[in-house]
This record gives sequence, C-alpha cells and structure tokens, in this order.
Amino acid sequence: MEADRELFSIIDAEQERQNTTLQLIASENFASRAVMAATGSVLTNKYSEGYPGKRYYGGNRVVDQVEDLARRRACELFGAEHANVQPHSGAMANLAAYLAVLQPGDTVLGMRLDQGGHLTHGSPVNVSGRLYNFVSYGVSESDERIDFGALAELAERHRPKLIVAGATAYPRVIEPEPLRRIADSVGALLMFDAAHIAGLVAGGVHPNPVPYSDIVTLTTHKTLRGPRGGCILCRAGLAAAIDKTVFPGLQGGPLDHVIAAKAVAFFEASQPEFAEYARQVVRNSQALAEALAAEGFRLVSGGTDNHLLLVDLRSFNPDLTGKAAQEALDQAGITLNKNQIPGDPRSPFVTSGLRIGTPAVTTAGMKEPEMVVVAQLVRRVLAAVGGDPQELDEECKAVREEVATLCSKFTPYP
Ligand code: DSN
Repeated sequence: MEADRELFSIIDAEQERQNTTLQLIASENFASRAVMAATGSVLTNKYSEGYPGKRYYGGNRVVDQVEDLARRRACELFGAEHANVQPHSGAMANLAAYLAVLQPGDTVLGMRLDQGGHLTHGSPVNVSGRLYNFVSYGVSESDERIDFGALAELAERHRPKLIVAGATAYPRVIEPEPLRRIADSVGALLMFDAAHIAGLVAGGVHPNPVPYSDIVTLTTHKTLRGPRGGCILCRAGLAAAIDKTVFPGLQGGPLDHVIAAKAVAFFEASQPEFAEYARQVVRNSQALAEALAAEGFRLVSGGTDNHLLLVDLRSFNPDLTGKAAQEALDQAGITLNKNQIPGDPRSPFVTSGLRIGTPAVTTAGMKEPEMVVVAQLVRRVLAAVGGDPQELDEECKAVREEVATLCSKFTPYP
C-alpha cells in the first residue's frame, strides 16, 4: 500500500512547531519517546472490555499484565488503595467519579470556572452542571487565594454530598487538609481533581491529596508527562463503585496502548530525576513570575508556587485583552492561552489575562536564565500590540527568530 505522505507530513509540521516555538500552555508537556512508543504499539489492536481477570473477549492474558502493572504503579506512586487507569480523559474520570457517588440533583461544591476551576466542576454548559446542583466557591478578593472561610460557610449552608477541589488556573498550593476538615464537618465526600498538579505531587513538591480524599482524579499528560488520558484513585471501599461506573457505566473498551503508556509514565515519575524535574518546574515558574513582574505585569495572587502563573494584563495596558495578546504571541512563536482572571469583566473568549505554564519548557531543559529571556520576549510583543500593525508584524517576526534560536538549544524531539 502507498505510504500516507499527506498525513505524516502534517505530523512532521507539528513536530517542527513543537521543536522551534515556545510551548507555555500550562496543561501541556513533552512525553518521552518511551511513552510515545507504548502509545504507538500493537496494544492499539486489542479489545478488552472489563478488568484484568474479568474480560468479555479472549486473548487478554498480555493486556491483563499491562493494566495490572499500570494500576500497581499508580497506587505505589500516589499511595492509593485503588486505581482505575481506564478513563479516556480527565473529563471522563470526573464524570465517572460523580456517577459513582452521586444521584442526579445532589448538591456539590466546586470551584467556579472564572475563579480557576474547570468546566467539569459544575459549569452550566457541562453535564456536571446539568446533572447536579453545583454551588460554586472561589478566591477571596483581597489575596486571590481560595477563601476557606467562605467555603466552610457554603458547606454549612448547603450540606453538599460532595466537595470537589482542584483547579486549572490557580497558581497556589491547594492544601488538602482544611478541605478534609470542612468535608467532615458536614459529612461530605471529598474529591480532589489533581489533573494539573499530579506531576508536582508525584515529584514531592506539592502535598499529596490522596490520604485526605475519598477520590482523586487526574490526567496523565500534564505535569505528569505521560500520554493523554485520565486516572481515578480511591479508597478501597469505593473501588467497586468506581470500576463499575467507568466500565460498563460510561466507557466501552479501554485504550490498552494508552494504559501501557500510563504505566511507563508512572514508572518515569517514580524515578529520582522526576523529583528534580518537578522542583525545576516550580523554580522556573517562580523565575518567570519574577521576571514578568519586573517587566510591569501584575501576577494574580502576587506570584506562584506551582507550574503556572496568571498574568493580569490590565496592569501593563488596560486596553490589552488576553485574546489580542495570545494572537500576537502566537505569531511570535510563543504559545500560551488567554485566561479569565478572578473577577474578570471580560468574557472567556476575550479575557483580561494570560495563563503561562512551565512544564514543557522545563522538560526541554530550560532553567531560570531562560525564563528571564522569555519574559523579555513576551513584553516586547505585548508592548507592540495596539500600535502600528506593521510595527507589530515586524516585532513578531524579530521575536520569532529569537524564539527559534532559543529553542534550537532546547529541542524536545531532535
Ligand atoms: N484543557 C485543560 C487545561 O488547559 O487546563 C483542562 O482540561
């Protein structure tokens, strides 16, 4: 058969993009060759509905070993009693967790999307917000950190069955202990969505929510640096309910090739080098925050202690929107995303902020000195937005060349 040159040349173009431009999307990373080899393996050919030892089809002796290994490694890495490694994504992991412990109409507390939460934490446009009575909590105006006092009051008033913790755009540590206390005070279950910080937890730089939570969901492709997918960790008492909900409740056949790659990622994340990686992710994020502040940008909450930072663009230029900033930076080879900031007067499609993350550039080998250069490049582009369009074009072109030179020393896939 003729080779599919058309498709593979498109993939080559994406590899070139990843190698030559700056990847600063907080939820992205560069998976290892081993993770990608497992994802591209013959395991993609197998059907294996069910769980190890209890499959619907034959021929699963080998696949059972893969899934058992992935489950065992996930439990060891996070100190969990049970792991389900089949969720196709973080959204599926969250939905399965809800379906396992809630009835439609039940009350749940979750962090509001525009305060740093996630669509699946009760947004009205997501099935979570349609099926359950989500009540939102957020950050306090004064320090832009989770307002635990207000959260405790909401819990007292609404008596939720479940409290959902975790965020996608929150630059601070989320302490699991006070959440457990609040959940216990009203007899609620606690679910911690650790999708963003799973790698920081595995690397020992953030507190592990597993001992405090009834359920922890995560994705394997963000700071954890594995394949695109989800995972659920839970107490032994919830294992049967979670497993039954993932399959046959929600999904069909598991993606065995991705489960194999998750096993690789759990192995890699258990190595001493990964702990150093996680530490460097945070050091880079803090260096970038400091450098951006020196360039005139206000950081939401004043800085960061994780892998991401939120920039309030209004401090730099009140007319500069996240949308315009993202588009100009994209043109200059700097990939990141516009993001609402707490209390943002602009819509999620426009926004007043940017979210910037360091997991991918840290994997590529960048350190604090490179973060200072990145901040300067970002400032140069954003200073030109809103002025003469031709000057903006020229500045983007000049920055793009400097970005390419920088990336040539830190190429993820040479
Ligand atoms: N899309 C992910 C993120 O960027 O945070 C969350 O699902």
